[in-house]
Amino acid sequence: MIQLPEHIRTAIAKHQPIVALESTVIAHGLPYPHNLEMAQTLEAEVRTNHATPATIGVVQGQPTVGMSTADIERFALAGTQTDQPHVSKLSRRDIAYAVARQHDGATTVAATMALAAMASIQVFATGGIGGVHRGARDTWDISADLTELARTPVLVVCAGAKSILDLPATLEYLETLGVPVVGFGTDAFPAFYSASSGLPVPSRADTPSDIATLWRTHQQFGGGSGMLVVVPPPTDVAIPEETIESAIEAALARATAAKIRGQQVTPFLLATVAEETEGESRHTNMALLRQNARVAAHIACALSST
Ligand code: PSU
Ligand code: MN
Repeated sequence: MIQLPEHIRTAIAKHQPIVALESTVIAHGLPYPHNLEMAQTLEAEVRTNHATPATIGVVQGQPTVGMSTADIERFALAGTQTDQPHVSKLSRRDIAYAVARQHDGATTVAATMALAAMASIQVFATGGIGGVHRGARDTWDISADLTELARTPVLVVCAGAKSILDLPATLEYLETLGVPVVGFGTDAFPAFYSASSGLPVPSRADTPSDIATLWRTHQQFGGGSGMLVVVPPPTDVAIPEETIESAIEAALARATAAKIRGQQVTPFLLATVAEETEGESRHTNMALLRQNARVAAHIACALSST
């Protein structure tokens, strides 16, 4: 059974606007104390924009939609010291194991979508999604976030994906899986830190109510898949692609040298890119997360009022 605090249960029953938030970005995506500050800022941003935030994770074996402040704090502290509890990274396939073993687990985009859908929450805000990794022809490393988008009806608001990934292949794969990619006020697929990856998006919408209309229509014709809404990072914090590329190249080389594999690849690359760019990339990361939470709240409000 999914744990739902009373205020979330009520919001769902009354069809009020709710925005799901993931916990992997807290436990494995950003360092302490920035992660804790970010988790609190995102919830506040959703509330300011008239929606209810629901941070999702598996808390001591309980799949939880609407983590408490204390749970979020524990997840943020995970891994900072040896006496802090371990919080695993959970994709869709890992949920059952964490539940059965009563572990703490931070949910990725894939697992957050799965639990959000089970709770009838339709809108989810994150930073960047996982995708097809560079070198996937040899490693077969393709994030389960993509296959989850293919089978779970949740609208995911993000800033595209980091170019630690093969972005052209990621967009091709989303097309294969039948997942619409909608640019929010843009014709280009954002590359997380940069406003454009140079790749076009197949569709565009400029207002939350237009996104809401597209989503409603997709629910009729999409065969149960999700939808990706991509928002470029705020212009004052965007980093040019040329600047971030050298940090990404360095991170990829370090991952290969250290023989990083499987679930560890993405957290390793995220931490190494942050180390290579010190400061600047984290500032962008936090600003775009906040913007995405705001856009998601506006979309959730538009959906509730139609
Ligand atoms: N990309 C980012 N920031 C993140 C992640 C990806 O720019 O925090 C996290 C998300 O939780 C995403 C997960 O769902 O990493 C993908 O991991 P993998 O590539 O192992 O599927
Ligand atoms: Mn992977």
